[in-house]
Amino acid sequence: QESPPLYTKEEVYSHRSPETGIWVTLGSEVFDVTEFVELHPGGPSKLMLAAGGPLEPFWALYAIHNQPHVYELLAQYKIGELKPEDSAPPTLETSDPYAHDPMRHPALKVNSQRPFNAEPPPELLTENYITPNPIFFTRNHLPVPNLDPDTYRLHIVGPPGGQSLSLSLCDLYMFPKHEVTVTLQCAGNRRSEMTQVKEVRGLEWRTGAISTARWAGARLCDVLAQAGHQLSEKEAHVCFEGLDSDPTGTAYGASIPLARAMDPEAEVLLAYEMNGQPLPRDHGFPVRVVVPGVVGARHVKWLGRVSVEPEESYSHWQRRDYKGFSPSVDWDTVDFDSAPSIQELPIQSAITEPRDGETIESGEVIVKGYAWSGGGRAVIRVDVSLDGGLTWHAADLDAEKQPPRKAWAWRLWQLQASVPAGQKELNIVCKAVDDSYNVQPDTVAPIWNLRGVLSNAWHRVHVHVTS
Ligand code: HEM
Ligand code: MTE
Ligand code: MO
Repeated sequence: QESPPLYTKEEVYSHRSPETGIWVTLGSEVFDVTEFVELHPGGPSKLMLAAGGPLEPFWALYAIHNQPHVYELLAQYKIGELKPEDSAPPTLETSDPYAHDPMRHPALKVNSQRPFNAEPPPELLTENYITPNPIFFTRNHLPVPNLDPDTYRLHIVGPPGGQSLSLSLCDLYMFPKHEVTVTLQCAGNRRSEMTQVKEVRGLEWRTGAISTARWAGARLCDVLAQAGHQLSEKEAHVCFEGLDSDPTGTAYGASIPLARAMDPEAEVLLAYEMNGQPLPRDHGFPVRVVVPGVVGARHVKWLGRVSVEPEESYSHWQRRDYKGFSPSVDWDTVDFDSAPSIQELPIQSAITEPRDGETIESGEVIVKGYAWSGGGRAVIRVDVSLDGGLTWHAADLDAEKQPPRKAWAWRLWQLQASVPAGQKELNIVCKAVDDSYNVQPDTVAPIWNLRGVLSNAWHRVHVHVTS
């Protein structure tokens, strides 16, 4: 019997476009699926996410592939095997502070490798109401700390005359377990659209710096009460410190007003579970803060210390970042103390399918996306236009049931519309409305700001139509 041709991972990786052919691997086997891409029942764009690499991380998310008929179908496309040395797991350089960062899912679109910042591709983002943990967007400012759950302690500073707590994970499990579905969005989501107006400082997030999970943990109000904290008449803030730090020892930090922290209805959590699993390392293992309805930056990961202070956190990320300014303010004139820190976020929506620049066939188009508003405000409507905003259709909204004023999670939406033959292009636009009747601004320029935050203009996608 002849031995099959052997390929390196690099050779497989060089086959990820129609011109070169499209190869994938499963275990040590190599497949040329160029002919199959257009036939894929899940659509070509999803299959293409795995082009040039292993199928396992994708099939782990879509268990529908774990069936004999799928394996038989794939077997027809086998062209060889990986060289044995290429089946070994990759090794990392050890002098690098990021050497102990966790492995990441290959579907993530990486905006920066060190620190790791990445977003799920749009066609996966709205595939599930609850974002699977491996493709939840990741926003790290520093290396991921490697924390031992057995020796981990969370320090809660007590009030004068109260009691400071040093809580192990087991201590935290003793508080009533509270579960809530919360959408987390980075203030920089959709920054890339602001960059198109004028340069901004920050990572080039597209529409994916947003994800939804079911979080579980102790309520912050229960833990603060145990330490003897009470709601106070005076202005006060709950300051959080992460266990991730830079070479000078500066840790990530942020704060929220005490009133929100002490309000049981605000459901602020010290979360230890994400979608029924212990928190993944990238998302704050073993404990992070979850502040429903509030900007991602306050959801401090790898939580080490909680204290109640008369002023907001002195952290760079509370005072010198994550604030909004007028379009005319530049880096020479900006006065960070003049603007409040971002807490609740404004109404937001975006189109995830079809993609900008895509070519579709006339007949019918399905437009998909997400919509969400901060502060627990519910999305009540998403308007979609196919002609750049001249005429509008109301999209179908899908969501878990959420109590009034506690709509912490997004709504996914969809619109099915007919595209007449002869039509050459579509200018698809979406805009959402929340239950305070807040709406999104129609263009980016009037909300442009030097840091590129709060980018929530109507989302626009241009597609070509063939008949
Ligand atoms: C469905 C094959 C790659 C996402 C399917 C089905 C087959 C298939 C046969 C239909 C299963 C059934 O209904 O019984 C393959 C093959 C692949 C591949 C041979 C690689 C060569 C991928 C990748 C993704 C993906 C990389 C995601 C990133 C999906 C989804 C469906 C699906 C979401 C369900 C579509 C629906 O809702 O009906 N695939 N697949 N597939 N596939 Fe794949
Ligand atoms: N917490 C720590 N300790 N360090 C960080 O870098 N990033 C913040 C927040 N919490 C950060 C952090 C920012 S800006 C965002 S948007 C969210 O975490 C992202 O959470 P995720 O990575 O789980 O999506
Ligand atoms: Mo963020």
